[in-house]
Amino acid sequence: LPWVIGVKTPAEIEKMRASGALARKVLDLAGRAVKPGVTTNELDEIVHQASLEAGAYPSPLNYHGFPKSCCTSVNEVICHGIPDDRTLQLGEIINIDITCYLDGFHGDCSEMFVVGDVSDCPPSSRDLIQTTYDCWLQSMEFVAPGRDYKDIGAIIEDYVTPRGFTTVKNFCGHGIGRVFHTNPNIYHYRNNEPNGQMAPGHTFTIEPMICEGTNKGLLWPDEWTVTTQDGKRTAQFEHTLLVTPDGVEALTGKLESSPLQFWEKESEVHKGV
Ligand code: EYF
Ligand code: CO
Ligand code: CO
Repeated sequence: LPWVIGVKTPAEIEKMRASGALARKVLDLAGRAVKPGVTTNELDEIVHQASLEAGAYPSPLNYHGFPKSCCTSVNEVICHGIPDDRTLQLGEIINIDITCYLDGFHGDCSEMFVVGDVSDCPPSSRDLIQTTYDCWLQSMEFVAPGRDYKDIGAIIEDYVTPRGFTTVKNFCGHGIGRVFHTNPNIYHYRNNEPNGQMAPGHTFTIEPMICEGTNKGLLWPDEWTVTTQDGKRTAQFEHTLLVTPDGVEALTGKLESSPLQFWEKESEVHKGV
């Protein structure tokens, strides 16, 4: 039943905090390594080793047969980019998506990184990343007990459409916990799906994929990589979230040690926060 959503116990929530914090640490580590000339395979190796050293398993590895320990989605790649031997180029943008399975629970997060300096990145890509970040923050601010999961999508669509961007419909956020993907499905576009209401102890992701041009995807012959059909760029952010009695906690939230990115400083939604 899609509207029956598991409630985590306090002990399970502690474990979700630990897997979420580890996923964040691994994501920060991989992000620090993003530089011109680095290959996405090198990023994957960092993710793989750091996960194992922390006593965790990188959830994507072998998940439905996925061949690597994380997803690295560059420029026009919407999601599920496979790390390989191609080097990153100055001015490119990359999403790194990390999931760690620690002590029986998954923590899933992703973030954008610019290869080189902000000034090396085309202004249109800066706008794309800023808009993706801000729509995602706005959707997370909506999370509280009693709210409908289906209403997340309209917040995202209504934020990005007037700014000239589109939101991907073929991939969604998801419930998460002892399994990587469970109900509810979180759609990032206006919808009327009966996906239930938020309650304390629910854990799920919001992970909008926002595009400069078409939101239609093209599945590559490798059967994993999905790019935009028009080759224009796309961006994504993701947190694993916990519904609390009075709102939301980002279980994969940034740490004191996490680097601050330009879109966090310039956010319209969270000015300077
Ligand atoms: C066409 C997979 C890929 N699925 C989801 C398997 O939730 C995720 N990211 O936030 C997520 C990550 C991965 C993933 C990594 C591998 N897969 C299944 C089905 C289709 C597909 O791509
Ligand atoms: Co993810
Ligand atoms: Co996810």
